[in-house]
This record gives sequence, C-alpha cells and structure tokens, in this order.
Amino acid sequence: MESWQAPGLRRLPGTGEPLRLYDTARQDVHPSVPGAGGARMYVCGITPYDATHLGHAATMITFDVINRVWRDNGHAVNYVQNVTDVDEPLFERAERDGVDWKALGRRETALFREDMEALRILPPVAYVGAVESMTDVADLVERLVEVGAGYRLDDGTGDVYFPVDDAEGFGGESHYDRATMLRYFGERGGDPDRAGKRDPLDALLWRGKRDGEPSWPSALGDGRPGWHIECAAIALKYLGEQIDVQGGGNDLIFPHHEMSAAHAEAATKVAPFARHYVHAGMIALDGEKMSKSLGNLVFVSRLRADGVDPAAVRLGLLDGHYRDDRAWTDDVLRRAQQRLETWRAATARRSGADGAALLAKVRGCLSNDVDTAAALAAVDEWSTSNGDDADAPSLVSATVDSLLGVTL
Ligand code: 5CA
Ligand code: ZN
Repeated sequence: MESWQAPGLRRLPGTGEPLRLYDTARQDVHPSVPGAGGARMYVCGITPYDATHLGHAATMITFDVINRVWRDNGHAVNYVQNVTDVDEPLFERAERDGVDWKALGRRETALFREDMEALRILPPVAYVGAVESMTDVADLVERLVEVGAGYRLDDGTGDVYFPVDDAEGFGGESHYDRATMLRYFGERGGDPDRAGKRDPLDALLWRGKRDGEPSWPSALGDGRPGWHIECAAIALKYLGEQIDVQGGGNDLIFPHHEMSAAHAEAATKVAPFARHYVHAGMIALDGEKMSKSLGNLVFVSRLRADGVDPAAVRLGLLDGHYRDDRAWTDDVLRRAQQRLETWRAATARRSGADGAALLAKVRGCLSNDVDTAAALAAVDEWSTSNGDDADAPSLVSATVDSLLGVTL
C-alpha cells in the first residue's frame, strides 16, 4: 500500500559512528554491521482499528532514529513495515461501530500516515498490508507444511498450526521459561487451550474459513492467516533472508517475534532470522501500558489538533532510553516544549560553542545503543553555553534535524 511523504534529510559533514545495538536474543549490545546491499529493517506496524497513540509513536521514533544513524553512516536502508489489516480486533471494532472492517482499516491507516508525516518519520520503502499479502502468506504456510513445520488439525476446521517442538532454537529470542511463554501466549492472541494441538504453544498459521468471517482462497483451503506468519512472509518477500533488525515494542518479544523468526527459519533454514531483535519499551499513562484494550490513550492526532508542536512530542518521547518502559505525563510534554524553545533560541543566535564537537557528541551517544537521552542532554549543554563558532548554530540545527528528526 501507499507509504507516506518523506521529510527532507540533511547530510551532515564527516562520517557517522557505527551503530551498536542491544539484541534481545544475544542479551547484549553488539555492532550492527549491514552488508554491502545496505541495512534491512522490518518493524511491526499497527493494527488499524483505532488512532495512533503515543506508544506507537515512541516505537516508530525509535526505529526512525536507527534509520537515521545508519544513513549517517552512509548505508542505504531498506525499511519495511506492515499493517495488520486482517485481524480479530479490527473485525470486532468494525462490528461494534457498524462499519466495514476494510473501510475502518483504511481510515485508521490514513490517520497513521498523517501522524507519521507530522512526526517526520522516514517512511518505509515498502508499507505492506496483510490483505495485499494473502498469496505470499499462503505460499509460506504451504512451504512450512511441505517441510514438516505445519500440520492440520483433524477436527474439520482446516486450521493449520506450527509445531514449536520441532523448531530448532525455539525460545532463543525471548529466553522466557515455559510458564512465562504460556502466560504471554494466552494474553497476546495465542490459544493455549485449543484442543487437538500437539503442544499448547503451537501457533496458528492458517485459520480455515468460518461463517461470517472474511476468507481468501488458497491451496490450503479457504481461510486467513495467523498473526506471526504475516510478518514472516512480508519480511522474507521484501527483505529476504537474515535481516539486520526485526523491531517492535517489547510486547512483541513473545510470542510474536519468537514465532515469526521460528517460521522464517523453518522455511529458509537460515538462522538467525534477524541479526538484531530490537524492542522498544512501553509508554504508560497513569501507571498502565498505553493500550487500546485499556483505553488509556493519548492520540498523536489529538495533540496535533490541540496545537501541540509534533517536534515537542518527538522530544518528549526521546527523553528516556528507548528500551525502558516510561511514562507520558503533562510534565514530560511541558519539559519538551521548554527544551524546544531553548534549542530554537540557541540556534537563532549568531554564534555558539563548538558545533563540530556537539555533532561528534550526538553521534557518539546515538551509536551507543541509541542513547537519545544523553544526546538531548548534550544539545541542552550546548544551548546553554556560549562561544564564538559562527557555524555552530546552523550545524547544530542540522544535527538535531538529521539525527533526531527535530526541526528547529
Ligand atoms: N500489528 C501488530 C504488530 S505485527 C501490533 O502489535 N500492532 S499494534 O497496533 O498493537 O502496535 C503497533 C506497534 O506499536 C508495535 O510495534 C507495538 O509493539 C508498538 N506498541 C503498542 N503499544 C505500545 C506502547 N504502549 N508503547 C510502545 N510501543 C507500543
Ligand atoms: Zn508483526
């Protein structure tokens, strides 16, 4: 489907610092070393049944900064993001509101694009929905069945499952013990109690057609995809085997990324599916993870309509480590607005402290597992000190624009 308009990206003098990133699978920070063809990143996108909230925005901003750091290092970046536009929550919301689920998905995806543009997020090269990927998903499920990594339940439903017991290295992404896996599997879209599965953790690959549910034809019989296979199929088709980053919020560590990696690895026999599994912390409001099911949401579109500068939203979300769960409060927004004003005033001066030194510092912070809070502190320090470097204001402005995506 259509992606969104790219913001201008200013080139900075000199060369960036190679990125070191935390990998959930290896449980440590390791250099990200993209191949000659450039960096390849897949980020799990929205399920479009409601507007973009600050949690989605924070996760998208995290991967946007990774994208910007790679580019600053001279890498081409092939970035792919999906839209889960076929899923239970979408059908339920459409039913509740008496609207067509496809129209609901289109409407919320359009709003997401607007929010992403306002937040100056570099767009994915391929922005891909599940609806337009049915053939690719069905082909991948077929391939899994052929290699013994998919089995059909014998209850006449036509449902096909992925046997986790046969999946080599299963558990090596999340490192969760079985009890934790079972708990998250039940809470996050899995069906541990489904009768007839070989293992309660086996994940749905293809759901046979049910009355009143949308379905698509395939060699496996009419039906629709499970969740994890959607991301495996889209990533393999648009990025190929062994990508650099598989990303999303930390609510996707298990089962989603464990399963999609296991699906891809079973089909391609290439492991690991991603060199880095990268997970952003959850944004909370009033002490609870911001989530559509809890309804404690601050929408990006609401803030925009209230006249809040998207650059301040960006700064508020960047003021903390991306891996930490963090709270959004009025105070976070106020501080970000204050900071934006200070930075704008400082870059409007005729001169300032050494601009090249600031650029080097920001590059250093971001290369260190995307330490945006330290980068922000470095710009704060520059903004509140004086100097006679006449090139500094424009260089600092370009640095903040290009690496942090904030226009001063
Ligand atoms: N469509 C699936 C991924 S394939 C999905 O999780 N959709 S979502 O709409 O629930 O979330 C979209 C992205 O935002 C995911 O990467 C998810 O991990 C992330 N996300 C969701 N809630 C939050 C939150 N409160 N804080 C940070 N990131 C979040
Ligand atoms: Zn996904």
